[in-house]
Amino acid sequence: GRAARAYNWAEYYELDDTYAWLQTLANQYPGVVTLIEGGKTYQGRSILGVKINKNKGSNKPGIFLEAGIHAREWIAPAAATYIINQLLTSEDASIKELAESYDWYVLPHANPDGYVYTHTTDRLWRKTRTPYGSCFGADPNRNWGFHWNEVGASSSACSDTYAGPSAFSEIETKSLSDYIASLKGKIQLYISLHAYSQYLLYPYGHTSDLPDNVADFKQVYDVAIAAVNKRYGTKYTGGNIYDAIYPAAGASVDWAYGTQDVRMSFCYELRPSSNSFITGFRLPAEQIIPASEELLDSIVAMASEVKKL
Ligand code: ING
Ligand code: ZN
Repeated sequence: GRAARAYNWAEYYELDDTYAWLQTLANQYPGVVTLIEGGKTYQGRSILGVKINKNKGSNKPGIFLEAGIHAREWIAPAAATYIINQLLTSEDASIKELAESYDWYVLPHANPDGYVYTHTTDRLWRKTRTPYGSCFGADPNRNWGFHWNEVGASSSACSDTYAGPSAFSEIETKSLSDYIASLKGKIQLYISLHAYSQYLLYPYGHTSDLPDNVADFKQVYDVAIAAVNKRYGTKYTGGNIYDAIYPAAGASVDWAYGTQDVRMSFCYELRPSSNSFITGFRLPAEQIIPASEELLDSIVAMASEVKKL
């Protein structure tokens, strides 16, 4: 193929560029960066990511960062790789502290087949690429085995929110959930990156009932919302998924919180705001860095607030 491009967040990258970059990190930071395979895809690709264990400590709590489960939301994997790089290279005291006090598990591309398809064929593709009759793909954020398909999902294979024929019908969500389950007890915070509308969301999506520790969620949410705003004035809103955006069952954050003993799970809907219907999934590449900077500010604040609970 073509020569590798500089990896500098000035543009959006193809899957292979990012996978090659992850490999170089593993070579560059032996013992700190480990390549992880979060799962497999229908077309046989790997859901590749990194574990970052920066001070080589053991038994640190974990933060799991999942991005790109929806193929067209390109800012999500771009921001995830920005965060990987900052965790490894930043001299900022609060980022170093964040990097060193947790084990990080980051998967920039939870839906690789879909992402490749947005580059080759249809920029606005959302789902996996599993064939279902004359249509393709299930929504990998409606396919997880927790209150699956109860509400806010479709049973029609042609729908963008198709829940799939059964919970975990998609090899992507099945294998990824197996990987996450293999870490059970280690993950304190599960974060899912989506776009767009500038929301910060927490469980549940399948019901308006609130999580048992909703007071903790609200405390962490407030701090995270203030932090995302601070650098550039970017306004986020949100709350529990069901009330803040729409009912939606079978999402990864609900499964992680509902079945995996993670303390909290959040979903960021990144830039742009919901007013920008034309460019929604096509956030200009010049905004990759600012959108990622404010996100990392927010995650730093979130993680340090979680420590106080
Ligand atoms: N929005 C999310 C979606 O899957 C969401 C909203 C987040 C639902 C978390 C449930 C849980 O529909 C986008 N833009 O994908
Ligand atoms: Zn999404």
